[in-house]
Amino acid sequence: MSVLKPEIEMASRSYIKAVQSARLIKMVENAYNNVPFYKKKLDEAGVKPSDIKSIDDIAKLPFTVKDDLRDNYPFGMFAVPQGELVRIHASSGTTGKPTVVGYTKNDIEIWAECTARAIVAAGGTKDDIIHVSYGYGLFTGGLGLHYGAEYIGATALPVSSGNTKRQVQLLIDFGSDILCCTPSYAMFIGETIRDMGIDPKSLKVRAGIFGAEPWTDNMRREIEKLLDIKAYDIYGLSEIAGPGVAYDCVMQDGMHISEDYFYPEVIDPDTLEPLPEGEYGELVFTCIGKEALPLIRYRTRDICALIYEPCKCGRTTIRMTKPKGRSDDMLIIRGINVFPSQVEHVLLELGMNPNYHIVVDRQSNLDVMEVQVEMNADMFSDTVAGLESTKKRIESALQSTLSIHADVKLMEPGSLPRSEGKAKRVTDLRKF
Ligand code: DLL
Repeated sequence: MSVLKPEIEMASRSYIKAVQSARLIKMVENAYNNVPFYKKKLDEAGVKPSDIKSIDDIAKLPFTVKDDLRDNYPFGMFAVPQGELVRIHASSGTTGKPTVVGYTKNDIEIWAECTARAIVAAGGTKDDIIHVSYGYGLFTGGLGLHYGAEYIGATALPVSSGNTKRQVQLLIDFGSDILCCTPSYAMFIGETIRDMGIDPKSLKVRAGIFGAEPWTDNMRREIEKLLDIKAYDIYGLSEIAGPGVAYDCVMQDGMHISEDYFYPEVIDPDTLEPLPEGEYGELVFTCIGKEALPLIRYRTRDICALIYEPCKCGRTTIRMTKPKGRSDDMLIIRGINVFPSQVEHVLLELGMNPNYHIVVDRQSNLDVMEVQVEMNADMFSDTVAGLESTKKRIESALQSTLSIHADVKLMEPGSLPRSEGKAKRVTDLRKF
């Protein structure tokens, strides 16, 4: 088992704290002196950079939210002149303007190191071909993993997403060792391999690094079976850098946070108070290593918990649980909080196909929820009575997990749209 940077990834807590403290002090000075938004915000909060003497002072600092980036669109949050930037990315954003992020040469170096840590943690070496099927472009997935692969001297294959049969052909012809894409696209590639009549065991690929959207451990097992590989999770968000903020190791037991660059906290989203270890809440990051975009206590909206216990793999960095969803993509249906990942969990527990779509609507002032699920190929020939009983079984399992009724609609195999990037799992037709 190899570790890219043992002096950090396996460091003592006191060493990590010293690194974090020194970086936080420098970063707050940079933000205060070079970003008018932060000068104003800290002045309003009555905090001076000199009040920050160690990482323990972090709670004195105010939070930053996505709207702050939107309000300062496009370059208002940058702490360096444009001449110092070597790259700009942007996240798609569901509403309004995209969120723009910039990197200095050093920021790119740090980010590449983080995705390299993830590749090494998934068993990657310089001798591997890393097949990158995340989108290239303003999205951080493609170039993020690409630079990580090059960082360790591996061979990056910048396939980007789309043209799935060609992806499969390249996996076969080039003998790619590690596949990087969203978990939903990994499923689609796996299905395509099967539909093309190819035995996944005949492919050389042995591991996948999948992230950019929530997925469950059940889905992990499905992908591992379908592609005959080990599936590793990778987490990140554009605002903080991109992929590589946290990543799975071989234990697959929580993602290791690159906490020497991204300081994590979990807070109660209502009171904004930090929560103790193990409690679920909203994940907050402070970018203590970056020059161009020094975000202070950025609220990610992702709901997860932190694990401080050192991992069996030997790494000592804090781990985060798989995000359950986002506090802002959480659906509220008849007053009940519903995460799409809960629906996925139920379907996979029942041995159903993980291709699903949730439609929420309002009829006679009442919220209604429909879960469209693709039938497995063997069910397609079932009798009407057989299908009706499957539908009832899913509805009752959803009811007991979600505490709300959902109408289940069984769909023809292959009929739901496949995604080449992040899957769109929800259509909300309600007018608020
Ligand atoms: O999705 C960066 C990324 C690219 C991560 C490739 C991993 C792999 P954004 O487009 O800014 O950046 O979206 C960030 O996606 O706040 C989470 O809600 C979600 N997300 C990312 N990774 C995971 C994951 C990229 N492993 C938002 N599990 C984040 C669950 C994830 N959700």
